[in-house]
Amino acid sequence: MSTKMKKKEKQTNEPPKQLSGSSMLIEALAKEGVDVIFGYPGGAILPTYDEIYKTGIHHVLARHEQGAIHAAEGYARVSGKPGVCIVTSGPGATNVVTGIADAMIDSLPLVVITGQVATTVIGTDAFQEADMIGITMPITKHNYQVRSVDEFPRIIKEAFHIATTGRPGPVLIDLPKDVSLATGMFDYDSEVNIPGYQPTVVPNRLQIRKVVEAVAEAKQPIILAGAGVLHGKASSELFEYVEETNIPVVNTLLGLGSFPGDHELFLGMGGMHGTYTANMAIYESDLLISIGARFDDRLTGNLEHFAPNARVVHIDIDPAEIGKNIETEIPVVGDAKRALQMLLEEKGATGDTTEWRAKQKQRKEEYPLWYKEDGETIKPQNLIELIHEVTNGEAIITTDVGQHQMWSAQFYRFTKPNRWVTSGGLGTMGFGFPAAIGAQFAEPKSPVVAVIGDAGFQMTAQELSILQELNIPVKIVIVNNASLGMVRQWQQLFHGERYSNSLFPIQPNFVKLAEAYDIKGMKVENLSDLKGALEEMMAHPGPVLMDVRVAKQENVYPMISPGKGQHQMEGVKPL
Ligand SMILES: Cc1ncc(C[n+]2csc(CCOP(=O)(O)OP(=O)(O)O)c2C)c(N)n1
Ligand SMILES: [Mg+2]
Repeated sequence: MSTKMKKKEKQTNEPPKQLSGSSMLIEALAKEGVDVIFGYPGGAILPTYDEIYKTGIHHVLARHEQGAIHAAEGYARVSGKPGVCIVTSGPGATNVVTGIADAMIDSLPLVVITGQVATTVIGTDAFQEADMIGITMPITKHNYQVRSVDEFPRIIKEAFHIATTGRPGPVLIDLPKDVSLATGMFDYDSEVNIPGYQPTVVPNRLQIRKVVEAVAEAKQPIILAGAGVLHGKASSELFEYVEETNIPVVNTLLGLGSFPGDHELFLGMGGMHGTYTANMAIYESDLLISIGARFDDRLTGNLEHFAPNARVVHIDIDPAEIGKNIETEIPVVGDAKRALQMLLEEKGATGDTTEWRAKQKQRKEEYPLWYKEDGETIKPQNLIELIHEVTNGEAIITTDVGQHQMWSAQFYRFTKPNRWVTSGGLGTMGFGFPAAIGAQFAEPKSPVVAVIGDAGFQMTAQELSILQELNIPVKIVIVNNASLGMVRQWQQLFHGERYSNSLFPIQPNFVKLAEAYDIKGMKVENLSDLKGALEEMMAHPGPVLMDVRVAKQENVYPMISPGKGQHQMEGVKPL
């Protein structure tokens, strides 16, 4: 990517001044409107931490760099603003690699600053040196190593620009220690000008008209709405478009909340653990309009059987996504909000979909998501339903990865955008709890519930320190099935019930763990206590860690097994 900066003609801002690299960074963060940074100090980044100390900029100290970066992701997902993470070189930097990869695949805007050894020793295997440019090349939207303090302001400005425009993503700035100590002119008033990076925001009108024509001809259309609708802040336009055209909507896992889950035209989530109605609608559709979704394999199942009779419209801001997995008849490159606005402007006719909609309505009634209650054990699905009930469906829900994640996606019906924070693409265990901390910083007044597996929680449990130190009122619900539930399910179904390394006969005492951090700990074993306990948890003003013992053998259904098509779901509610 070639980079250059143009000077604005008339600048009313302050004149350029001499600053150290580390002061430049803090000044730039303030100018970018950054209100919180998540990080962890160390040798190479010490000059920057000195500035953090002097300026009092809001910094949240994680207890592991992975916690810091997932918190930055949760903050970005809920606020729509870039999450900022600062760590030191070497092990500090490599500890954020998973989070960077996670943000890349889920399109989250992050600016990650890693300390680096001095420019004079780069490449000598210096103490705590790791080649972060090489390591993060394939998992960042862009990365920079700052070689001279004079280019630092331009780099910071470009980093924020690249992270937040087009398809959002993580940008890494590798900051050598000597550069952070050197002084240079700080001019932050120039405009960003990157000739090699000009995302197409406004779609081509002719392509939009082709979509309108296809909609007019379709008898069995559906919209597949993904995270791009959320990133593009296009939920109200989507709602308006659906009200106008009466086209049923399916969400991807990451797109949940982009369309009201209680709307009569909402068919549920598609994919491996989606609803029967949603998957059959994709399978039978004659027109599939994908908006900000990327047709990943967990959504499509076997590509051979994916929407075999559909004309495909793919609206995406990233042209690289179009045609990547699914043959597309009408590509539309652009921002979801602009595309939907233009579709609305065209005021096209719609085909007769009366029969199609009636079919969807009937399927929704006949084949809802389901589970068997036994009146004794706590069914995890019921737990999610009760969390929905006691939070009036209005909490921000974060999850980790596994069965509890799928049950949350299925049973917490999201009606508003940006209340759902989950690691979709990378499937990162350890994500959900720190992401909840970041989400709470983005929305301090909202209830935030982290629904976490008993295993995933143990991957980043050290961040209980943040809750203790800052009294962050995040509520953690451990869906405790004493196992790597999703792994156990696959071993049961596909590996002859050989439960290799997936069961936990011995577990930590989670209540005592909470108490070690001076946090309210609760344990629920009886179904009859559950609702009251959840109400008590939500009423508690501070953080709570609740260990809920759920049925251990429960599986996530319905399911499209690997290699199967969308019409071959198993575990659908029998008629
Ligand atoms: C970092 C990481 N390691 C391994 C996996 C593979 N994996 C996917 S789900 C899962 C089990 C998670 O167990 P738990 O957190 O208890 O959630 P549950 O499925 O029981 O709800 C594992 C090991 C992963 N997704 N991420
Ligand atoms: Mg588990």
